[in-house]
Amino acid sequence: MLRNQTRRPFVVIIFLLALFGLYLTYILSLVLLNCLEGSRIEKDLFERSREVAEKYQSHRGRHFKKPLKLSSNSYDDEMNGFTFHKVPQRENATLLMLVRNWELNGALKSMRSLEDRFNRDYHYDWTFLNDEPFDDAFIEATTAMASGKTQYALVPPEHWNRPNWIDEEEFERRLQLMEEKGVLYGGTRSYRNMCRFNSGYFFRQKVLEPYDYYFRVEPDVEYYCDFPYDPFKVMRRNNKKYGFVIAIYEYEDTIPTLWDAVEEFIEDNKEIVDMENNSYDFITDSEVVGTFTPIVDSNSDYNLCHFWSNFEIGDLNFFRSERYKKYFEYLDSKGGFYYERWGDAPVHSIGVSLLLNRDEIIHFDELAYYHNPYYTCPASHNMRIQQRCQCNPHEDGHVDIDPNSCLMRWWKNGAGKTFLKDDQ
Ligand SMILES: Nc1nc2c(ncn2[C@@H]2O[C@H](COP(=O)(O)OP(=O)(O)OP(=O)(O)O)[C@@H](O)[C@H]2O)c(=O)[nH]1
Ligand SMILES: *[C@@H]1O[C@H](CO)[C@@H](O)[C@H](O)[C@H]1NC(C)=O
Ligand SMILES: *[C@@H]1O[C@H](CO)[C@@H](O)[C@H](O)[C@H]1NC(C)=O
Ligand SMILES: [Mg+2]
Repeated sequence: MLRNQTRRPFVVIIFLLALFGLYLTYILSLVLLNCLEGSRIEKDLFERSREVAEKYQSHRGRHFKKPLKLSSNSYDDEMNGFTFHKVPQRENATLLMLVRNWELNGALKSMRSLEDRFNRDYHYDWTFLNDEPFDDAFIEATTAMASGKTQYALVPPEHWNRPNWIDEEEFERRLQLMEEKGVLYGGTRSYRNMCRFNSGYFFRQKVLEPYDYYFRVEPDVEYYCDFPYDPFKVMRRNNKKYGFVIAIYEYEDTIPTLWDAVEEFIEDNKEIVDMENNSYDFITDSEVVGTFTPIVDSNSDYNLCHFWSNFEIGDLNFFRSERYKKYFEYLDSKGGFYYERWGDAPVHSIGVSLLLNRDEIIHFDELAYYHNPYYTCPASHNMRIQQRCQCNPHEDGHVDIDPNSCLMRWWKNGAGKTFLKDDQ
């Protein structure tokens, strides 16, 4: 009896020590496994990037004080190393889709993709615009798909319909001519309303008043990689006003007299067009670039290059500014949105190229995007692995370095392109 009682505390201490030992082993093994996993990722996933860096360094007989950094393609200085720091703090921004009720499936597909690749970490609001009221099925399904709040707005008819100063007979005559000529969407009335709305009215919608930035989304597009950052934040921090991913050539048949109108506008508005610091050269350069000559001959000084506006991230305050509105009003007065078929892509592109400083336009090199028939995908293997991309820049339809692309002209004449960051 007595012996048992003196032993009891001893047993308890042994038991506690054993428990503590087990716990320590558990923690140590977790740390060890983590390290092993880290080096496995480094070894397996970034091996190719490392090989390329080493080959480059030795073959060129160059000697760098520090080893080359693996390519990241990134414009974001904070995006270093293997982890992306996602800060849930949001910008004053909304995702924006102009869409028709019958495009619901395509809208959901685009939403699913953008939510998965970006918005599920941020929950930005979705704003839907339509020239007709959205039906209940559309509202229900898109609200369910969104991780943020949703809002639905009807475009006022005076922002959408053909203005009454457009000559009806002339309009019908031109419409038929373009249709016969086989111009893409040449014979479509609503497409013209859409292009004019996107050129001059989307930013005047009341629902967009509470926001600084918008991210345009269209039905049936896809985002092939995780977003490595919040593009809105990149825009605000770096004072960017317009962001794009793809730049291509426009069909000249849709804009025969657009450039004449632009030249007149420049002539009449010298005080708001800063020729020294804008991107005029990007839209007029027609030299050989890289190995490519322009694939389409232009009959004017405009080289037909435009940012593909079905993807765009923009500063609403720029579009709401007097100078942009003046530019739009000037073009609109020519009637070309109806007598021809001016697209919002060349209108936005020429607008931002003339009115913004070239450093205020950003090419989002890290964002992968598809809209029929083209896509863009990060060139860096390392990046594609880190961002879990589902695309291959070496397959058909990849447009960045292709005769159909104007991106090289942006690298040459715009804000430039940085391949390696110089740390020294
Ligand atoms: N509410 C509404 N939205 C429209 C109308 N026409 C086009 N849109 C939207 O405007 C955007 C551009 O139209 P699209 O038909 O995609 O034109 P596109 O991108 O030039 O051509 P494809 O996508 O190749 O057909 C999309 O978001 C459409 O949903 C319209 O009459 N009403
Ligand atoms: C967001 O942007 C709008 C439009 O520029 C502005 O009126 C509003 O004050 C901004 N809100 C915040 C919280 O900054
Ligand atoms: C162009 O930018 C430079 C450098 O920021 C500035 O000094 C110059 O005044 C700008 N040119 C015009 C016409 O504003
Ligand atoms: Mg489209």
